[in-house]
Amino acid sequence: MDNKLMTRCALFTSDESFEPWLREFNRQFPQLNVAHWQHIENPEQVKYAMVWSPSKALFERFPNLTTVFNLGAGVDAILSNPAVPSHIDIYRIEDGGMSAQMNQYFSYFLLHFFRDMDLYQQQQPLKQWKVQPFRPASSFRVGILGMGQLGAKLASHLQSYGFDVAGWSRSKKQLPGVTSYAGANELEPFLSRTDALCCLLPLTPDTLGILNRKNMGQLPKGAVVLNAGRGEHLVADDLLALLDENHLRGAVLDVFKPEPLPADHGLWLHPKVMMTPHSSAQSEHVPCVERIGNTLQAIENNQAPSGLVDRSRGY
Ligand code: NDP
Ligand code: OXD
Repeated sequence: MDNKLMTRCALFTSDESFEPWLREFNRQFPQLNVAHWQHIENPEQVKYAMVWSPSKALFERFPNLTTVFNLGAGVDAILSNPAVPSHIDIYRIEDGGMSAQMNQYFSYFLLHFFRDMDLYQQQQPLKQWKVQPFRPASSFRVGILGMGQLGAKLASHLQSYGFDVAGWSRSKKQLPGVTSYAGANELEPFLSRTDALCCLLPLTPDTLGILNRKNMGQLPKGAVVLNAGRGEHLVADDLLALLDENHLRGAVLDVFKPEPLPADHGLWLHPKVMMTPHSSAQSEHVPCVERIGNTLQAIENNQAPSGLVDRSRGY
């Protein structure tokens, strides 16, 4: 990178994740002078901030910020923060090592249900020796909500198992072997053909609460729901009711409202719910920092790099 680029950049993360991010920025881009947001002596010189869930104080401290680089894929925590000035550009991580992790995560749980592991887990304590009927992989209809960086790669990956894969997005997609549904009008036909619903949507006003009774009720009886988007996509009481009514066979949840989920919440101990602590995919430092550094350089060179968030769409 150009040595003339001596910009100071503010880094805002949780205390636990700060050091690894700082180390990687300094290793790959020492000339960027990335520093802890509270340890910068001339905050008016700072144009760039690398952030995860930034507080109001960050924007108060740096009056001349032009650009914020989100250290993850979802920008809901930035866009919902009223302190973020409207003129600031927001860039997000595109993939950043997360698509491979999401593929592993969803494969694991989809195979769990497809191969009836939930039923065998119920049989074992009863010492029941019973082989569940064979079904071809092509009969297992997976539906992915959100066909962006993560959803589209998951759709391609899942075809290696032979599943019947479809995706739902705002705009139509052309992905070999994947049936594309788009827009509100095609949500119902998408849901009614889906045995395993995987949510990888961004959280926006349009997608808030999309996993509700009406929509999950359109899934065929015995379907499963997997959510790695955001906790606010799911109406938890609706899910619990549909599980208890045996309309749904099971659920896998990685994201919650709030996080961590309170200890007395009904999801924790529900026998048909499997939970992980927002760990389905984590931003990998090396590719994320490489991407952010290159994006910053492109901005400095008056180019238009990808990853710019469209605030009017909310993602
Ligand atoms: P992208 O922005 O690349 O993709 C978003 C997809 O959602 C696009 O296909 C978009 O459609 C679709 N979409 C958005 N709004 C609507 C709508 N109203 N109706 C239909 N489709 C819609 O995001 P990523 O794939 O990078 O990430 C998706 C989300 O995954 C993140 O926002 C985050 O919430 C979550 N995530 C969770 C992680 C975890 O650890 N649990 C880790 C990483 C991400 P179109 O293509 O037409 O624009
Ligand atoms: C993300 C996340 O959005 O980790 O990147 O949730």
